[in-house]
Amino acid sequence: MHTSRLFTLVLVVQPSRVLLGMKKRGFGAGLWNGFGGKVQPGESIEEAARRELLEESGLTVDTLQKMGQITFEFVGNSELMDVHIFRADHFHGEPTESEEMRPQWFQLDEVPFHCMWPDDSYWFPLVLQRKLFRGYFKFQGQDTILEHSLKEVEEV
Ligand code: 8OG
Repeated sequence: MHTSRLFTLVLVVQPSRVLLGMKKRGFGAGLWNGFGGKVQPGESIEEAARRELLEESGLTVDTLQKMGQITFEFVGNSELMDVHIFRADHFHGEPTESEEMRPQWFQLDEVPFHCMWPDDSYWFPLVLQRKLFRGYFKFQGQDTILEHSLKEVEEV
């Protein structure tokens, strides 16, 4: 039996660049990623996305667009990760380093996929093209994708 746990991930995208953070500790440390984390009890998924974005990057946003949902399975772990991915095109504040993340802008043709989760190469381009998607990735450890599916959808 698989239970799943909710996570958020926010990509702040501007016409020529995207903001990523270097994860300094915990799960995915050493990789560039968007900003996000676990949804807490009593909080909606979107509330959690805004909270994590603020905590980790110092930014607030008016509008979060739902872009996709990915289920991650890790061999040997019975808890699936249900990650809800959002895009924001406008923000308030200055990107600020936190205990968890060091933010940096990347030109859209210089996204550092070699220092990101390996699944990101598949779906990140869809976020940049504003395509909605659903995906599933089965990992062995943090480097190897054993199986995956990814499809564009009308509604997330
Ligand atoms: O609370 P914590 O920082 O551990 O939450 C994990 C964050 O990492 C959360 O924002 C979801 C995100 N995340 C995964 N797996 C993957 C992945 O394969 N690619 C990307 N880009 N983010 C991921 O948990």
